[in-house]
Amino acid sequence: MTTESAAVPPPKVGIIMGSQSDWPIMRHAAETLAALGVPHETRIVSAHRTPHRLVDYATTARERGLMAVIAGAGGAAHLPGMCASMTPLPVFGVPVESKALKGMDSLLSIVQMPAGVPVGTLAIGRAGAVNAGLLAAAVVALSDARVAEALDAWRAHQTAAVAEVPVDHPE
Ligand code: RP5
Repeated sequence: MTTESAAVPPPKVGIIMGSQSDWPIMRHAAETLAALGVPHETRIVSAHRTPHRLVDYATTARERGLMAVIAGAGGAAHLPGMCASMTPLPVFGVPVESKALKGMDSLLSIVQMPAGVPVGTLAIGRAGAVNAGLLAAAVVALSDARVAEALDAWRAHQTAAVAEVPVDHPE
């Protein structure tokens, strides 16, 4: 007997990260996509520890139906650029804060791509992960009215949550 109603929709966005240690930041990208109803998958894919996993992931991403990849890494963060070199999909890079250099190393590694292979680079840390989720959702929304509506609602909610007058002890 088939259970059609329980079928999980195929992922539209892939979230990859160089290490388990990146998850506390990268989970914000996943939570953002979940809030907008965008099917997504999360994987640990390291450019230097699991290079063959990266090749497999990037070279099959489009044929598996993904529309965008979010790649987060810290330190010498070559994961987003290497991924972008092997897929035509838009790749959004999230610099994860490093212990030694506070994420400046991650940011510069990801943002300074030579002309020809773009990585859309976001801010260091949580803000970058959230915004990567929003950008990837915007890509999906180009051909999915339900996600477009969810994005509009998300922005309206954010706007409504901004008080006009500051208070001494905000909740
Ligand atoms: C990078 O090295 C990962 O993206 C992570 O941000 C950093 C440290 O990794 P771990 O040593 O914590 O596994 O590849």
